[in-house]
Amino acid sequence: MAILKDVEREFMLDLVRVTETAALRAARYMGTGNCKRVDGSAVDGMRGMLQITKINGTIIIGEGEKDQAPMLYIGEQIGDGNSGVNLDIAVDPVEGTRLVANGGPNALSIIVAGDKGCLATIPAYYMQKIAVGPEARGLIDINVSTRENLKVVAAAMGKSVNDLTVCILSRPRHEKLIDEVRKTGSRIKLINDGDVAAGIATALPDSGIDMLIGIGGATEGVLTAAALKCLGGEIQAKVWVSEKEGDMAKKMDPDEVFVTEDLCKGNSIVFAATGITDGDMLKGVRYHSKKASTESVVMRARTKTVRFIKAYHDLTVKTIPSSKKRGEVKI
Ligand code: VTB
Repeated sequence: MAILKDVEREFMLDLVRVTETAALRAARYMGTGNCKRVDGSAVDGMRGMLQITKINGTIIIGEGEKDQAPMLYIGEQIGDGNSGVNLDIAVDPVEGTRLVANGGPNALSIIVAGDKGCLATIPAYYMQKIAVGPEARGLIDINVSTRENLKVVAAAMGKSVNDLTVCILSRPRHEKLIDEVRKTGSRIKLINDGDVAAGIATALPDSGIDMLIGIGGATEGVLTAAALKCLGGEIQAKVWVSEKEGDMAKKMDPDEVFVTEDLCKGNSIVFAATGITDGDMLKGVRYHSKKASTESVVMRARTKTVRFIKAYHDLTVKTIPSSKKRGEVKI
């Protein structure tokens, strides 16, 4: 049985086609205010494309457990089953559904593939996170104060604390954190959703974001870890138990620290994302005369190559798969 290493170079374009399809399907509903349609359409497209992709994949991070989500549920087998490569797959067909529904920035369609067992499954909804780019890798510590971390990151980046820009999700639970950061003099970028894009931005030169801090989705933490592995950044996280959690999450040790390697093990990782709405890293789907364009990124942890792929999709001839209709649909 082959492993990802044997095929990952060729396989990368297949992954991009999966996120392109989900992005093209979701983008049609930008600004509709209809989160269900945005997500449902992307999931249908992503699953349709995965069904014809040459992998034997198991969804380990998906839309939910079976019966709660009809498609791309955790445990679902995907791929055409013909490749002989067994993989674990994490998907977020729309990271930032509300962003798309409202026409907000930085919504991405994401897929991560890795050898069996390399992606952590965290049985909680939320994690407290701190993420940085390559310059500050190895220097942050989620157990020390925010002020302390900001000082260390600023020094590593050769700037002063008040030159730093810290990205934080705009949530009532972050009131105290925002206050702490303000007192240090660092600049803050509050975002409505999309902390994966913000985590990635910490590792991109000139993105304008130096750090991501705060509580966001746990699965988003694993996806961020996969991206930062490829980009040379770092994430640390701890489970944050909210009121809506089930018993499994409540049994987790809230003091356990997950570093990048715990969330995403080894180097057999490929990460692909396509912009749905305009963002810091990728432009969103654009419609031109008879064409749509997409921008995607695909990265490998093994070699840390980061490729950007701009695609023009001819709407007069191109169709994309649908899993519900068991065939192809117009974009
Ligand atoms: C964040 C945000 C994501 O989930 O991770 C958030 O970055 C966490 O959940 O885009 P709450 O909205 O409950 O705070 C997302 O919004 C994805 O759903």
